Amino acid sequence: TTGTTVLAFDMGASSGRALIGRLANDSEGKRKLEVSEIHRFPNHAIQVGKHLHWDTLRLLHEMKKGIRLAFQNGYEPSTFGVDTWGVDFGLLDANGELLGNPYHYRDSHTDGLIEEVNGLIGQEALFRQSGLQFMPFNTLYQLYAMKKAASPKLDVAQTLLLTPDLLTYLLTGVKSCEFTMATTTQLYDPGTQSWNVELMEKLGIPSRLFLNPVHPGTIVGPLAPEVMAELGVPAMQAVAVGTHDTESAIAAVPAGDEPFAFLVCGTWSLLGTEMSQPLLTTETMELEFSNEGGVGGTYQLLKNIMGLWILQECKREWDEKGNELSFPELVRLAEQAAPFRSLIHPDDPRFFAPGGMVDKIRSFCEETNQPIPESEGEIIRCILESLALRYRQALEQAEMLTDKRYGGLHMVGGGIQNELLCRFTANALGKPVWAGPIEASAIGNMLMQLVALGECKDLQEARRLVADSFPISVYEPSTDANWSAAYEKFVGFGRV
Ligand code: LFR
Repeated sequence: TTGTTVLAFDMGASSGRALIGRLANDSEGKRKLEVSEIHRFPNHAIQVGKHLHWDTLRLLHEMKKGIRLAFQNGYEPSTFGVDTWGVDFGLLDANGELLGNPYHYRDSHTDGLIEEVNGLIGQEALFRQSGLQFMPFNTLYQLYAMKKAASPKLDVAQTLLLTPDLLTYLLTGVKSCEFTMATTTQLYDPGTQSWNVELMEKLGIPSRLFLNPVHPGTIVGPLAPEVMAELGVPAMQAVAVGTHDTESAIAAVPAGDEPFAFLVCGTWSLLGTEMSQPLLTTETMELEFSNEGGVGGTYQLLKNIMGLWILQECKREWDEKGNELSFPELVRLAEQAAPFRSLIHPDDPRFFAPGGMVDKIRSFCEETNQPIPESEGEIIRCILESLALRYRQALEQAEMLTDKRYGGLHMVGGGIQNELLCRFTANALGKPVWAGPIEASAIGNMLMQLVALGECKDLQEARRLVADSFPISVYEPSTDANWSAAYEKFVGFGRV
């Protein structure tokens, strides 16, 4: 039905947004989804003593403001959904109260734990039971770090809620566990399609914490009466959407029925392809790809690439020094800088932790005997060219794993506002880039609400709605041979 209105909360590592989605007919009678942002707020990592945390209560406060604004602006959403970054969680005690401040996935308490856990479980065995790339921040290592620190929170905790489920719980009072987030923990076994209790027991992680996952499109429950009273708003149902932002974004890729490759471009870059089954092979493990649960029963074979985080951190450093340049200004400087002067490998582990990013880039270049980038323009150019080359490497690996060739790359997410990056990517790949939509996570979030409401039949129909509603920018590759030469040099850095 046209007029159906939904509310999406899309939480990123640096900002959160509340957006309204409305089904409407255009002048030709075609059904379209219209999206408008009603609230945007910053999200900060906060260092508290030795640890890096999220400010969960601030997020709750801003979400309440978003709900109030929705109704004040005359929208009457019947449902809402929450999507966030992966892996992080809060713990509840037996009274259902939040135990402390959730850790941020970039906290250093998981340093060195990949090796330690591989020693206990075996790398290959762990991969077969989880399907995930070995990333230091996976929920498994975070819980194991708490265990090693003899955290009393772990002893009294009754329930673990992943971030989107936690935020939904704080608004509804209903505890739930959504499938796509569950598959980012490394404690969920995609083969048996259940929590890996044996693995939890081996690592001393209490299995009582975990609820049975529900699939995207499931109704969780209504706003809690006290929240309705506080905000002065009517009842609204929470829907478990693809609560992992990456999965919501992939749901909003305007692809047809043919196999396709995607790049979700935000703080992280997630490059991969949609599958109907996880690919739990040794080759997948060695090429460092993940199998993440997606919406509509899919699995997404993808690689985590450090992404625009590196650029965001450089900008933060310059801002703090008082040299405030906007992203478009920085990109303009990069455009003017000399091409292919120096390259980094974005997934070198040194780039993961916050702070000192400019120096880290310079030291990488120095160690690899390249000219050291000095100016802002040189540094940004180095980052963007390196990301584009990394995308080519990851796309070739995805083609190897699936034994398919993709005719181009769908790019979605906020990062595609960086047109230079889209252009570089098309050039590096020698294939077209189809960029859009920008607000993919929020749109994917809305799509699963529309599925829950019976407005969309399935993922295919939802994707057609995206293709009908949002324009796409096409970037055709240039024939600049320098990209191939640069790729040879990039591959020489030796990381998969
Ligand atoms: C992207 C993302 C990635 C996940 C990373 C950390 O926003 O959700 O998929 O690996 O954040 O949670």
